[in-house]
Amino acid sequence: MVANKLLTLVLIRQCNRVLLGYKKKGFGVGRWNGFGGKVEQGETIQQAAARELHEECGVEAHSLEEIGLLKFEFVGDPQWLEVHVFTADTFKGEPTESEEMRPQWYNIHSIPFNDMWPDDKYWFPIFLKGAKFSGYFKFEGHNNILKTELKEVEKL
Ligand code: 6OG
Repeated sequence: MVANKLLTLVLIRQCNRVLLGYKKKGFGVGRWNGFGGKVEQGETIQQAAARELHEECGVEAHSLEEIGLLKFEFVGDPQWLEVHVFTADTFKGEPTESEEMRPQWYNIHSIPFNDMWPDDKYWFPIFLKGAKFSGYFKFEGHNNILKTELKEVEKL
């Protein structure tokens, strides 16, 4: 058995807008996404989320709330991704471009789903209405979803 790879994803949400970043390199390059990355040894998942947010767009969230757990299987890869999704509505600092991400605010009614990971169109509506979710997506390559399981949950 191969352990899941632990990752974080942070979405800053303020009323009608969400802060997304354009991924300039690495996994998911060319797509808009929240901010996040790998959990390093010795840090909690929440610490990793805060660190990646700061590294990738220069802001510090005042408090991160975990709102989603997403598991991704890629056909042919025994290692699943386990992405812990967090949100925050207040932060310190000004969103700033980094080597990895170019931040931009999007109105919640014009989220660029066509230029995002294809799973996002399924779970974003749950996030945007303020609920929590748990899901599993089986991918073939990076564009094709073969299987989807998604539910709204009270608690993660
Ligand atoms: P680095 O490898 O750059 O972290 N991530 C995904 N996000 C969405 N919305 N959908 C997916 O579907 C994703 N797979 C990974 C987790 C990768 C970043 O990309 C997120 C991390 O924030 C497959 O360190």
